[in-house]
Amino acid sequence: MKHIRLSLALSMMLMSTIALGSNTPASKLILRLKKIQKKGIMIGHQDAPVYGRTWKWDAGRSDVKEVCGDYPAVMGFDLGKLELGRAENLDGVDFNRMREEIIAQHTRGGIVTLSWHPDNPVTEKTAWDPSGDAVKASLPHGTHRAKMREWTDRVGHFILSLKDKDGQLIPVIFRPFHEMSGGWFWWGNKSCTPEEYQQLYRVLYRHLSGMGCNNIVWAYSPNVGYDDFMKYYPGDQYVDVLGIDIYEFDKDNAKYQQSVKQCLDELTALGKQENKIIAFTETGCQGLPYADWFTQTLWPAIKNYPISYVLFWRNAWDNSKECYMASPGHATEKDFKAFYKMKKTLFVNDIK
Ligand code: BMA
Repeated sequence: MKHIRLSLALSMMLMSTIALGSNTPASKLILRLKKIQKKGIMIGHQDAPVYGRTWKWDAGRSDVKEVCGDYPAVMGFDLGKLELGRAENLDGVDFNRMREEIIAQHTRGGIVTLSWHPDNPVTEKTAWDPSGDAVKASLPHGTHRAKMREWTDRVGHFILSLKDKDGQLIPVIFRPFHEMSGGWFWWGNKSCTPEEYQQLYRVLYRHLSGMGCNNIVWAYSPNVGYDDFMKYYPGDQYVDVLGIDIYEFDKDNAKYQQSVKQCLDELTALGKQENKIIAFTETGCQGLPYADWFTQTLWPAIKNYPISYVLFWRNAWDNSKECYMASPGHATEKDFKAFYKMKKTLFVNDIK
């Protein structure tokens, strides 16, 4: 029995590598993530090198680095507004700067993940407008298909522009149409059926793959609080990373820990079953009101799970409430230094 399971797992592994092409930037990153996962959990931060709690747009900075001396192992960036051909994303990050920072993170041995908050293609309002049946309209034969095609082209061109000094494509973990299990985005549960969602994701996958984006590691990440994790799952061949987004918005540490544990239990089982990497794709305690949150609340909740990384959300320069990461002079500074020193928390220098 054990034998059969083992060989089944092995052949599944082989299948996905063959499907991807065994030597693409994406498949190499997948292997690297699996290797690193054995050492510990990578620490990530959204928009790490472009702004922090008390600064913005300076070069060579990061709140994480200024607290503990090393860059986060994973850096997250968002492509929202790239679809419109804008120079800056929805949070004011210049796309040329973003590209430079992605290249710099890759060059120093770090990993990059991209999210995308595209505007609503029908109403032309933000991603947070669930009206207008925008998923259906974006699908083949939909009224806004041409627009979505153009938007996807722009995303593809950006991803194909991520190259190292030898001209090789830089691999990225791309997490499009995230938190679909909630109802706040135009691709969310209020705005489409699971089948329509799956089609939207697959059409994007095929379009970008067709453009030659073999540097994308694909992530599927619903939000906490909805029973069926796989309800919107686009299918085995479209997903490399299974993730979950969970925040602590209400200062209730115990409740947060409980939902993290519950979700990571499920994710761990699914990861084994589907032979996928698992990750904590977005988290944070809003405003960080607890000085010891990183070592006493977050870490005990995640330390025993085989997650590849945990990505803390942004220290928003434009909204002081959105503070999710320690920074110099903040009450969590001392605790984050202790968090950094733990053997299993991995920063860039630990994964080179
Ligand atoms: C959300 C918030 C917004 C931001 C968006 C994209 O979770 O942080 O303020 O615009 O992510 O980064």
